[in-house]
Amino acid sequence: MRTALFKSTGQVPVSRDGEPLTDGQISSAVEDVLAATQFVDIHTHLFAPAFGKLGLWGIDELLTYHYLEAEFFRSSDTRPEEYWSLSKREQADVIWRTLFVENTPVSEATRGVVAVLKAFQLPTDRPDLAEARCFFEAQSIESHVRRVLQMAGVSIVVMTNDPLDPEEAAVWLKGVADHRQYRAALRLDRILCNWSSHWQVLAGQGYRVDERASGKSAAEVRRFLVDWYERMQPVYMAVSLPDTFEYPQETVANRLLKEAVLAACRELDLPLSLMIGVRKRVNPALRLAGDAVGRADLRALENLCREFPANRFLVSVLSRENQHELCVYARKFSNLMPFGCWWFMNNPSIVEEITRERIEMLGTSFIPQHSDARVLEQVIYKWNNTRRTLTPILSDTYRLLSEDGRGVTRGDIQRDVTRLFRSNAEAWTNLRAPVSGSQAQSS
Ligand code: RAT
Ligand code: ZN
Repeated sequence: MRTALFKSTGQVPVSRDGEPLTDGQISSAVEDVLAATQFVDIHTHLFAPAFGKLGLWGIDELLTYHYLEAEFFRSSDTRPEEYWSLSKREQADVIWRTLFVENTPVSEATRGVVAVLKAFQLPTDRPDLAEARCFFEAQSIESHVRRVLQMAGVSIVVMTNDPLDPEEAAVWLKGVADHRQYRAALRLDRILCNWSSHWQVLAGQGYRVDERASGKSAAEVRRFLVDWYERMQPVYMAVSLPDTFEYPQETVANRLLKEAVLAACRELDLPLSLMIGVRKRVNPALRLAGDAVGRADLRALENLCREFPANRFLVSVLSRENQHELCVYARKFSNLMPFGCWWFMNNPSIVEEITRERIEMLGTSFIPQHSDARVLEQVIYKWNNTRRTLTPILSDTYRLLSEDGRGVTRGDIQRDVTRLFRSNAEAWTNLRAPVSGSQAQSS
């Protein structure tokens, strides 16, 4: 188990090469370095091509993203049941007409679709989707993936892999070849948040578990996780938790968390990602678009970080009100790594606030962003937005430092950007992203 989490990762350039930059040069140096550095996308819902139709891509998937569905119901009289009865193509058509033709696409999620169309030089203002469909239908997935990730400036994406999703598990059990740009993350929601509906699946696979998770159950869940570790080679385990999450508390979930998950993470030297603050299905009629947010009591996180110093926790919180506490806890516990501006936080105004605060309180010891992309081409606009939002934030930071008396070189900027968007993730998860010649980081 490593103890000094940021020391000698061997990934961060240490030289401060170059002359100190003038105020006028800082912003373009920041922009250049952000553009030239290949990022690691630490949390997505994308799938490698070998997963077949589980991997979403193309214009119809982009338009039926649940962020857009939520916006659609605000601007259309269509009732959710009517919408769900349409084919994917018809859904995409009504969303396009409603949000992009009859209204101006000014929201973050609608602008994202516009940016993707523009990136492929497709028209952004047509009354229908004919041209866009024609373009995407002509792509073949392997080369399209390479092109999209290159356009996004991302070398590695981490998937979300649920061993209790029957469709996904079937692919893993058949055997799936490694893809150089995708890594797995073992998702635990069904086990930790919905044990009563899933314990029988484990029992059916020969694990000696019961509904109350008593007796040997925790040890057997641990065995299940180790078996899936062998199959998936995940870079971390992950769970999304409600705003009501408490620890310690005598619950089945907490027993499994402590005795199965955290024990397996220590044994396998994997971090656990906790995404805290979701309130599932406050409007069930909207399906995936029906989840909301609640402020969590982060003392649960404090208790976990203190009680399990040999575990590493990657943490994202969904409520804006929890962001400041998360920074404070990260200052107290070096086994806590804040990451990303998650879901409802991923809007430029909020990303800016959160990121400035994190830099002020944590320096470069955090992971500023993940894409959470569900549809392949989303990585283009999401990472473009991150670079655009980060440019003034980092530039202001360096100008202040320069004014305060410490000249900043291009080498400093490269070292920081590399640490923020690559090395922290690599050091924390043992993720070693292959970097090709053209992607090599300049220093
Ligand atoms: O942002 C999202 O797409 C959400 O629906 C969730 O999937 C969330 O990111 C999660 O991983 O639970
Ligand atoms: Zn997610």
